[in-house]
Amino acid sequence: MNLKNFILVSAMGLLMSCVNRQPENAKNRPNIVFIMTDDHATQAISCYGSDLNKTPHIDRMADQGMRFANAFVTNSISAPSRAVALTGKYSHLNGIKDNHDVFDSTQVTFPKLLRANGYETAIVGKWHLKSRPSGFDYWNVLPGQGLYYNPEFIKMGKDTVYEGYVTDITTDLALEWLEKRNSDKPFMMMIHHKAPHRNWMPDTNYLDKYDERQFPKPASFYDDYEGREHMKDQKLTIAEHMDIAWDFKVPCDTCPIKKVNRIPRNAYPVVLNRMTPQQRQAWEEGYVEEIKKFYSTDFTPEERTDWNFQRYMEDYLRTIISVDNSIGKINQYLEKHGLAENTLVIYTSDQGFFLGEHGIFDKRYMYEESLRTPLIMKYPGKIKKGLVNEAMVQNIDFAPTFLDVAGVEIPGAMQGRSLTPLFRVPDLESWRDAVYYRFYANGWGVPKHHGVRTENFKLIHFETDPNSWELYNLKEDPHELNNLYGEPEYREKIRELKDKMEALEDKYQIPEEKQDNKNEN
Ligand code: SGN
Ligand code: CA
Repeated sequence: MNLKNFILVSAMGLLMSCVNRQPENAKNRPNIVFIMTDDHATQAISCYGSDLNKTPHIDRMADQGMRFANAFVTNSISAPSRAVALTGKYSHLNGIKDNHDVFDSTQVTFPKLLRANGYETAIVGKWHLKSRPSGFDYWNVLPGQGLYYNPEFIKMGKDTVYEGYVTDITTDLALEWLEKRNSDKPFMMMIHHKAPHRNWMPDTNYLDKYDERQFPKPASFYDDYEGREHMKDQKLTIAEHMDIAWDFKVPCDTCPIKKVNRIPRNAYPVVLNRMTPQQRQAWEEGYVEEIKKFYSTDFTPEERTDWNFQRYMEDYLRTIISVDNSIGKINQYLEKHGLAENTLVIYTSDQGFFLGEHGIFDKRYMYEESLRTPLIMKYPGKIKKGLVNEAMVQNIDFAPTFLDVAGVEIPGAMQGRSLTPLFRVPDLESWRDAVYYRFYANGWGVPKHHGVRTENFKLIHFETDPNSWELYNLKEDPHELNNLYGEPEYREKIRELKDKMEALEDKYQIPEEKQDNKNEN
């Protein structure tokens, strides 16, 4: 190529990159920051309408980006959700059906593809997939569920203990890596917090937060489970199944142990004993009033349930203050270093959580509070600012979205869809009209189940003995208290939803033997 042509080609290249805003060189390719928490319910995020708390930094992200009002998971439990996010595939294909499964790290994941295409990749915080992280230039993860105070991390294979509070440590590790990364490359960083996972141990700075609050109970708190017999067997109630020491931080040697929760008597002392003397002192001072109240009150059963609920909310929401601060710090770093414009930041959780709806805590069920997960995406100039997106999106969509944003081909085997067509003015007509859910884990009295959710209806098939079905009209009954399955006027609707479910099972290659009892009505 002679000099004249070279100048012409270079100038055109420059022009094209300006016009298309499609960066040609690695340096200009967008960065991706994928922030995920553990068990953060949309009911505890102010931009989702929380009447419990304020999350100013998450709200700010929603103002600057897009909030998805209908983001759902495919299998509402930790390790399965993480495997879905990495692979873009349902649990039966990525091999992680429940928390006991070991992730086959030879699988194709979005971090591996990004890395192979010039990205520098990192993960800090919760991993929970048992095998070692692969596809990352840097990884520093919590073993298993991780600990709140002075946690162990596995730093590139090496056991390391950090002094401090887990949410702050995870944030600092992320910021440190951002500072040290190879700035000639675009980056993808996963910041996956442990909080606000059970047993909800807050930073000692926030132990007096919400002391004066009486949290309102959700509308379905006193659900009597009529028409949903299996709900009477679950072991997740706030009234009966939480532990005085582990959950409520009140030491009590004579209180009965909640065996069903598999929480040993020494679980709480073990985490307390990890604390430094200063942490321990601040912790004990922080709970003096709660402990006093417990021992000085002769609770009626109703009062005790209310006390349990208030204690649960206080600590759960306190851990979220640190999460929200972390999001503020990460975004502030990006802004300060001129990275905010060219970085897609996503905030989500591994699933939703029950904050007293149906009288329970935890997740697992296909009911709204657990099926739904928060999802906020910010990418200035590319994602429309301040918009609330109503499209039904899923965690199988994350991997394809990240690849698409990075300009990397999406493997045909990934089952989700890139969300980029929804980034401007969403055309809901050409988007999916139903989501498929399948839960496999054993325990806590929650049966295996699967189902389909459309904009207005939800059909669930529980693998109880005998099998049972539930149908909810979500517009008329948003709290899912009235099971309409079997009502003659819904026969047509049920048929339609069963057909939809079958079509989705074919589409997602759900093994045939699992498609039992589909036709009984
Ligand atoms: C632990 C928790 C449970 C929780 C599971 C799964 N108990 O066993 O409440 O359902 O993890 O959570 S704990 O008191 O020991 O924390 S998940 O987020 O990992 O799926
Ligand atoms: Ca979780």
